[in-house]
Amino acid sequence: MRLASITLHRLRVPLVRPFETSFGRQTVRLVLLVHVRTADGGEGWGECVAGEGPLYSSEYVDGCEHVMRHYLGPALLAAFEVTAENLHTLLGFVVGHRMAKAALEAAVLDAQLRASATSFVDHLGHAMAEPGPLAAWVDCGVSVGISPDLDTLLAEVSGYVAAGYRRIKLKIKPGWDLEPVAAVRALLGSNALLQVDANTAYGLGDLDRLRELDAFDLVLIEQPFVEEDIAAHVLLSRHIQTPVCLDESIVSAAVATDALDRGATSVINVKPGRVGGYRESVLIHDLCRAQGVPVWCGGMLETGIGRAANVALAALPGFTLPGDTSASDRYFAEDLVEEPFVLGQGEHRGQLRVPTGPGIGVTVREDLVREWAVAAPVVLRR
Ligand code: SMG
Ligand code: MG
Repeated sequence: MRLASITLHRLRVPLVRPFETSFGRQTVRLVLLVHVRTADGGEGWGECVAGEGPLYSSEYVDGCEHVMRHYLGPALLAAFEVTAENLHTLLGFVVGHRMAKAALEAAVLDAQLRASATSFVDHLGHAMAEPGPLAAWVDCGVSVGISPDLDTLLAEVSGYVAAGYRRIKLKIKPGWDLEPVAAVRALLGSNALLQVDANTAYGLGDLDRLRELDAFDLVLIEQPFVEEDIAAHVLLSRHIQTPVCLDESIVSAAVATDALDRGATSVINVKPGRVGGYRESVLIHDLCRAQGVPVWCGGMLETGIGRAANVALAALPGFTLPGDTSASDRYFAEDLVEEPFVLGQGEHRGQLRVPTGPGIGVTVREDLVREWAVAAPVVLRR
């Protein structure tokens, strides 16, 4: 394909309730969308997962917009042929900026797949190293933020259990860990899937405290230490029974291989934005699947645009644990797509249906893209 334009839309989408992690509290999602138009009249959408500030990772919305405007966008617009396959070669001259590259990859891939009437899930299935079954429905978990108090936490968790979620993830930090985990384990009973995510809030002085979490039979503990410190995660993995799962640290298939080889992690959270896109996500899936390492799909409070692509990724056979791919109403009263994600009922209780239409398989509500805009769209042309 030849690209005719890349348009960047910046929107503010209110959350249904505040979301607090060890690094901050948000009440609104600032969303950066990429809309590509091709020279032959096609189009595609991608969602950038960077936050408003550089708190989860070094990337943030202003930085992503800047690098797309001045480096990545012009490189794609100057190329005679752009595909999701050659995009990473075209953009390889820019170091890092994986979330920005992933959003461009998603938009190009959406356009490419719409043009060939292929769904995201079928495309990702073909991209796998070894063939395997693709799920029509995926198991959903929900990520529960840090609460002002235990009663509020238990009320929120009870609501998600009633909605059907198949796994609960609690955000933890020093001072909000053993007590809330004990209370939620007591509420859920011993069979329910429960895990925790520290978003790098701990240090090596906390090894013994973290070992106390072993009492609660958790599925995993996610990213207790800073992203660069693979060695600290090796020490923790040897110190506790609970499986350690890296999120922030895993920025590529190469890092995933290294972290697994060193015994730093025994489960991997795959977020396409963090690793630079869906192509890299499939590579991580494949290497984990080959080694029998479970993977699951993380979330970054995506609107229906990013969520649709993530749900397709979670349909690959190596995704054996429920993801953070919750329903649209977990975060948003109204979603940006005409087909919001709703949890299934009956045998599909706690699952989301994998979109099967062309591309991401959902229709973007351009009325809301305009209504929720907080800046004029930035249009880059050839
Ligand atoms: O999309 O439900 C979601 C968010 C899940 O907890 C979630 N994501 O570290 O895994 C993570 C966090 C990062 C959120 S950035 C504000
Ligand atoms: Mg995480």
